Amino acid sequence: MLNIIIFGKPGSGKGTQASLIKDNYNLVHISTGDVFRKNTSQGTDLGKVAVQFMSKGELVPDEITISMLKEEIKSFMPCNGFIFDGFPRTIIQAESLDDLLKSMELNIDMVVALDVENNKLIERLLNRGKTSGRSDDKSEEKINKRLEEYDKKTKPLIDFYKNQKKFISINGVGDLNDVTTRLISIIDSKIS
Ligand code: B4P
Repeated sequence: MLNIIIFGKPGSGKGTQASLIKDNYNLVHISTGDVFRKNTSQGTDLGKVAVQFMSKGELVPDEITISMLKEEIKSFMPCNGFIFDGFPRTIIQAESLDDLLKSMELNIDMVVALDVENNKLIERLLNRGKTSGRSDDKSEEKINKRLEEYDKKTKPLIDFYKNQKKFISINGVGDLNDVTTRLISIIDSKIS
């Protein structure tokens, strides 16, 4: 099995790139953001809670996110592996993921971060906000709140995965296909 985390700030292209590369490795793509948005549009209890945080640019509480993620993983087993996009976003989430995978005798193989500077991220997200209908992309204030959440809660994961010798960073700026080529080449170099 191959388990990859695509890491990065909001708007760095995690979802975009995970969708583009999943078939190369026959992996199941789990996007916690997509699962929350699907639940919100279906009006489920999970969706009703998640939207209260997402619409303010805040992270959904760990307890809710972790139990949702565990159900997702179990529902796809057995499979060739996972590409996690948008999860983990806190140390507690990362520890829970490690524990869950360990209980199935699995582990994370690598964490690949897409490096993009903040002004480009703000531009991308405001641009998407014009058509996506996503309330968290609508104003610079909400995007800044998401970037603050990243700095406070998600950035510590860089050291967490560096300590496990699993963290790799690539340039996330440029043509979509160029970023995909960089990503595939780094993944291939690690699994060959
Ligand atoms: P997510 O859905 O994970 O989304 P994201 O961080 O906004 O974006 P991503 O990095 O995937 O960027 P994308 O490819 O879409 O999170 C949304 C919210 O869900 C969070 O704020 C939080 O509230 C909640 N949530 C999710 N997971 C959670 C968790 N684990 N714990 C707690 N809460 C959680 O790309 C963005 C835009 O850039 C797109 O328009 C794309 O077309 C464009 N783009 C991508 N690559 C480009 C490139 N190379 N050049 C130009 N544009 C590019």
